[in-house]
Amino acid sequence: MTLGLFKKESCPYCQRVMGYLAAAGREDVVLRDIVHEPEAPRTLLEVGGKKQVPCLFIDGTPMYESLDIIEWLKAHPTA
Ligand SMILES: N[C@@H](CCC(=O)N[C@@H](CS)C(=O)NCC(=O)O)C(=O)O
Repeated sequence: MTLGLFKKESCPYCQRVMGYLAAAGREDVVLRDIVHEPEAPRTLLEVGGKKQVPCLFIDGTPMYESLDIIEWLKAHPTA
């Protein structure tokens, strides 16, 4: 399974998800920074239809909302 988290440092909702990733010790989520990676916001808009972050791409399918993302990650622990 491929997991990619679109985020930006200044977003408190992104920090919430990243705090969970750190606390859970998850290293299977690739971070995509929409400020520092020029193609990241384009991909987010093209695939997800909006630029809202955080957004977790789960095998290419976008999931928005920080609390939903955390719940999904909890339900799908690292193998
Ligand atoms: N309820 C959302 C709020 C996310 C949110 O408001 N993100 C802001 C950045 S802090 C954003 O991406 N705003 C731009 C947009 O929605 O296009 C969550 O918990 O993830």
